[in-house]
Amino acid sequence: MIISNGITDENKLKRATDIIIGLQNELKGYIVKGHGPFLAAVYDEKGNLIAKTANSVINETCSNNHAEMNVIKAAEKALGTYDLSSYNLSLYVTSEPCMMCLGGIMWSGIKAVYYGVPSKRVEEITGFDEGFKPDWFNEFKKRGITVYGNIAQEIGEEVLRYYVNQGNTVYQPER
Ligand code: AZG
Ligand code: ZN
Repeated sequence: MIISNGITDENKLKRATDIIIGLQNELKGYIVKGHGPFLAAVYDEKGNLIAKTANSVINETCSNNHAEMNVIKAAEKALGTYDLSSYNLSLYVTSEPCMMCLGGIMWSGIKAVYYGVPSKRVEEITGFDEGFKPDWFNEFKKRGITVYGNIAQEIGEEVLRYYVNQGNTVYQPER
């Protein structure tokens, strides 16, 4: 079931569903090339793609290289700014942002977040650690950031199962 931190805008949800299904379909290609099973894109309000990046923790040996951190970096580079606030940009991602990426999104000035698979299911299916989450739907709302979740969730879960079944690495610090 779709969840949101505001009133549902059916047009935005329809556009997000198309984009996220597209990302899920593309994601297997990235996995085959050695990326982690997460893909993110940033679009402007007219529907122009600003940046798209996959998780590259393993293939670029950096624990911070989540899909969302990578796409924020790429969007800021493309637009030549460290503050995206005035661009009215939306971030689309195949799974719910983890604890680290929630912070990264907040500091970037992104105005809306649309995601596929919720963290609980990511953890259950893959074993990745998504961190401890505050009540981020409300915190984002207070900061004027719209959130929609669980978009095309089944398709996303299937891609995560594919990642695990192929015997790919699930990285995690010791704890
Ligand atoms: C992750 N969750 C998301 N959403 N994106 C990534 O890149 C991740 N890596 N580990 N968990
Ligand atoms: Zn993350």
